Amino acid sequence: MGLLEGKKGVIFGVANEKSIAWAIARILHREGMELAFTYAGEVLESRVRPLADSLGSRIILPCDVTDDSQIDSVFNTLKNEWGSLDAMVHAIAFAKKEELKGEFLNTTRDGFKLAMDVSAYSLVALVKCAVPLMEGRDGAIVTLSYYGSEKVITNYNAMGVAKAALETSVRYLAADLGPKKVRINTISAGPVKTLAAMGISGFKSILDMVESKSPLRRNITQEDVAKTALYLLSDLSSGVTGEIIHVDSGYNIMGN
Ligand code: NAD
Ligand code: IMJ
Repeated sequence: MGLLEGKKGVIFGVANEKSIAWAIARILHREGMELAFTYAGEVLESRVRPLADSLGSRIILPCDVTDDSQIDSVFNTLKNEWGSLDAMVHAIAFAKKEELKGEFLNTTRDGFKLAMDVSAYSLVALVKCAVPLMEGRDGAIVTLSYYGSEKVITNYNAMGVAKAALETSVRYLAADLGPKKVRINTISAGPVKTLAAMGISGFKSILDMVESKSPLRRNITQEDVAKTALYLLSDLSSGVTGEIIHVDSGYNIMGN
């Protein structure tokens, strides 16, 4: 019997078969969870629908997280179809391409706002709607962050600030959700080649650095992240909330 038999979860952030969210979805499905998926825009619908179908998911909904009405509509559907919810995965980040190069000093007001809205506030907005469906049933939530929240990483810029806000939001949310028996944690993943890493200048040298300097001397995979997500979304982590788990081959512990 799987670890998540009879449980229901919603996944935000699948773009294609390389997405971290997709690796998480597969492992949750393997352990028996019934899944709903959302996609951001029509282009991605054509990618996400066949993937969701392949896991037998019936609920596949549009959700641009900058639009409150789309968020409301997702959770209204989940309430009508399922009545309750056990798990949520937030694997969403966006900043304008121009903000992800050059000096952080050149960050624009609009660029900063957009990165914060999509990559940090969206978690709060989604959690607000999810909690009424999760309350009292040992629900669990996971979001994805990156080391650029802790240290300066070339070109990460406004995204680094947004990830710092995301990680702090997880701690404040954990304090609010704990009494409702809902847990929330962050996975800080090492660099991995997904759509969100495409066209990022210097990405290869970041991968090379992890391979040569990290304790495990290798880069991480989407499956490494997914296995930690399974732990955080199952009863195996029943006493853990507000935490940040690094899935980065240990890179973050090194001082040189
Ligand atoms: P990905 O491109 O597959 O996923 C990013 C997702 O964000 C996409 O599905 C995209 O549709 C979604 N998104 C962007 N704007 C949105 C909006 N307005 N509304 C709804 N969804 C929106 O890439 P990924 O690497 O799987 O990224 C998933 C998460 O993992 C992100 O939070 C990212 O910051 C984080 N992360 C990635 C890496 C890496 O190196 N790839 C490392 C650490 C953390
Ligand atoms: C992203 C930018 C700069 C450096 C980066 C990254 N490094 C890593 C990433 C070193 C690992 C990937 N990452 C952790 C992200 O969170 C990516 C977020 C992202 C990526 C894009 C690319 C396309 C675009 N906007 C984006 N917004 C956010 O137009």
